[in-house]
Amino acid sequence: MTPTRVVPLLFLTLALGLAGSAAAGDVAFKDPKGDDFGPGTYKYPTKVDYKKGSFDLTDLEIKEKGSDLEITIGVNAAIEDPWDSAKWPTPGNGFSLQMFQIYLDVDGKPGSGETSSLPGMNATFADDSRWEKVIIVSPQANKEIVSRIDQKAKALKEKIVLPTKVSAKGKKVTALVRKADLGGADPKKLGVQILVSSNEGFDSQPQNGILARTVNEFEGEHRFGGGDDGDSDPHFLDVLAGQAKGGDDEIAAQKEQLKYDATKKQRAVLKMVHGS
Ligand SMILES: [Ca+2]
Ligand SMILES: [Ca+2]
Ligand SMILES: [Ca+2]
Repeated sequence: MTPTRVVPLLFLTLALGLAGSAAAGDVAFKDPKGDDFGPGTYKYPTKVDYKKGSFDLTDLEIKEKGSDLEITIGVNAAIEDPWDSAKWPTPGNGFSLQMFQIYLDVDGKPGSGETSSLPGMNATFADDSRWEKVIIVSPQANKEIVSRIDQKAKALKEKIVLPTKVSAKGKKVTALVRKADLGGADPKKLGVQILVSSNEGFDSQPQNGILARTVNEFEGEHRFGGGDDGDSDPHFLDVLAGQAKGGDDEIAAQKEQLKYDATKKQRAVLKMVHGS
């Protein structure tokens, strides 16, 4: 064999080896950059901690790891811990700003499942996108999250899944979730949607969600602006839209998806996306 033939064969072997390392059920979604503005109007809080891109979803991966699913969420800024989560009354997970809710349509049956998002998020799910499970990925310890679930969403407790581990590195937050907690569903068969929101440590306002920040009409030091002071505007900055492949057309699709009408009290209607 001549050296010129050895090189392509070596590359082929490596390529096949890499392709073979992905488990059958793994799924990945992409989201365009620059759409961390909810329905198109939202502005970050004014405090410097809320760095540009921190709430701009770029990708979501769900991988099978034995009896767990490893969920990796990417944003368009380094994940930081300006509020020192190690010193919180119940120590947190090494980051401060972001919090995520991942809604799953497990049964794929139109008309089956929950239509409303968790309290404080202000969104409705379309009839063909109703959810059976939601995973909360937060910098807060599970103990703190559970206490808010008991106050604000007790009837949904069985449907809320908390990771066994959450960590942050670079621009990614990673969460481990037990497959059994999701009914052992194959990730490829799930309808998926992710809401990118902001961790609210103090939870002082009654309209707040489960340790999630609201969006107001005007931005403030710790308040997102560009929404409405009522309970119709989505309280999250970014979602998956369209084909969830990261194309620029998905920016327009997100604006359309997150349309709301405060005067008619009509919330945004969310659609699930599916992996391939
Ligand atoms: Ca984005
Ligand atoms: Ca469903
Ligand atoms: Ca988006």
